[in-house]
Amino acid sequence: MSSSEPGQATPSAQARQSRPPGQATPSGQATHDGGPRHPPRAAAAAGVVAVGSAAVLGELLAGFFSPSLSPVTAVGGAVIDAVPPGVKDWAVAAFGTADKAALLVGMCLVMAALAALAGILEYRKRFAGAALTGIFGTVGLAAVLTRAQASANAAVLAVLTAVVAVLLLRFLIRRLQEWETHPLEPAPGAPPRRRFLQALAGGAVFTAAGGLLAGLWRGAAAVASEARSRVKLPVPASPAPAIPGDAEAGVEGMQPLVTPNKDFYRIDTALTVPAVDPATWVLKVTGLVEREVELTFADLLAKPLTERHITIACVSNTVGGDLIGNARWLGWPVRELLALARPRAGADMVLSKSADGWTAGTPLEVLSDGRDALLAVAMNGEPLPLEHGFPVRLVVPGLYGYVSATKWVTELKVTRFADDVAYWTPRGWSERGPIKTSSRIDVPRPGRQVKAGTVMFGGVAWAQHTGIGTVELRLNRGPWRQADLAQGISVDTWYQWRLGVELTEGQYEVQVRATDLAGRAQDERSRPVVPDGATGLHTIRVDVTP
Ligand SMILES: Nc1nc2c(c(=O)[nH]1)N[C@H]1C(S)=C(S)[C@@H](COP(=O)(O)O)O[C@H]1N2
Ligand SMILES: [Mo]
Repeated sequence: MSSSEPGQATPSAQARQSRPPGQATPSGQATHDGGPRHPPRAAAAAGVVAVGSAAVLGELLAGFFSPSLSPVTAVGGAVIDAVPPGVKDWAVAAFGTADKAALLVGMCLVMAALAALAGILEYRKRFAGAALTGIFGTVGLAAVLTRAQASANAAVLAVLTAVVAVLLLRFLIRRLQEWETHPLEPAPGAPPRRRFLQALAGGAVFTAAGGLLAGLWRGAAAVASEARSRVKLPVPASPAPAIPGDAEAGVEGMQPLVTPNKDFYRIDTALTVPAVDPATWVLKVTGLVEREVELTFADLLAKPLTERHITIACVSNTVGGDLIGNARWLGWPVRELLALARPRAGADMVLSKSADGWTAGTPLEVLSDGRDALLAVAMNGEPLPLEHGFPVRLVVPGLYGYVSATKWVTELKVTRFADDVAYWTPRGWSERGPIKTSSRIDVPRPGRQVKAGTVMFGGVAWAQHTGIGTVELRLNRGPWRQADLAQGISVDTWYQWRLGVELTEGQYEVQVRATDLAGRAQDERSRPVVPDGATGLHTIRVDVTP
């Protein structure tokens, strides 16, 4: 063994007895060789590394899933809200535009000091430091819960971060105490000293490297979020038609007719949410065009914009699934941009590319046929959330997202299906992806108790760009009964339906079927989502109790 590992020397009984296990010398200096030289310092370091690793893990997970989940952002936001205006003014005066960075650095220093204290407490008395960490975890959770974007996932992440911090703290302090108690013991495997130092160094490296990554990512996301909060949405030249008064079926427990942004399903291949700065964003129209066009975000906002409710769906939505949502989108019709570029004869596809390299192939025909295919900048009255494609995405009525709904879009290449392939095509999915007419039963919810009497069924049906004509329900494969169909917002959105049925005690199999306004019934054959969308009847089981 190298000389840097004195713990490998012959065990000395005297050395082991010179100090009771787990107790630091008053000066913090070990008086014998083998044991830690500076137990409180080592314990403080263990505390910092434990809390640091957990916090970095929380930030990285937030980076992967959604910036709105970041526990550090939540705590920082709560601090900003809590400090008196005078202090805020002082901070802005002292740090200028770096006030947020200063706050983060300050928070990190306070956290590091508390973490060091937790390490020392835990070392002195088992669970004392863990308790302190737990208390600060609870304060953090409270901060998360008071935020406007508070969500169950954000709370879960905050709790997870705190639990990981406590576990790591216990783990590192135990390692430290093993070294302390049995400094010279030739343990099976690595000596205790090395085990402690390895764990400490591993955690420190993770904290530093992960912290750097999270910091870089955060910086980019902060620029994008900041820019997003400053976007002034123009008044639409063509506003969304008012939602008809009777568009809602009014059945308790149904999904809202317009899906709130925070509940909107999210699907993409992006490992971290792309942070695109609208100040540098440009959209290029390239390929088989008479004239290449470039558009800045300011150019786009200056166009006469159209606002429409449009339901979008994922090809991976299973029958009865929830990968579908309806929002009010504001954007510039893609056909107008294409008209500026003038596609050449022979072109039949637009390959849209995103800032992260993802691509979708949309039939040129669909983008030019007059439907409200939009270069969208807003969703339900807000600039696009980062997760949903800020600053600009495509929304195309009637097509599954994988062939049309490019988020963080940066280029439209006019081309031919024969010459270009989009991201999902070589991965087993169909080149074309019109949304299949389908319907869903939302109420009664699965597992809900249903009492005999009039049972109210409710749900949605969609046939984008054609519209729903009828929705029918059948029980135990009996005759189809027509449901009450609410007025649709437009043919490009889902429709709600309801039907009250008199039911006695027993078990029922309930199925729903939709027919579009052209008289085409939905495909009843059960087929998987691959290669171009699932078909089949949504079927639920209902137990009616007396
Ligand atoms: N850049 C990019 N855009 C994308 C995707 C993607 O992976 N990357 N996925 C598409 C798919 S498969 C769907 S269903 C929709 C989902 O949009 P949403 O996350 O806003 O609901 O985005 C589309 N746009
Ligand atoms: Mo999708």
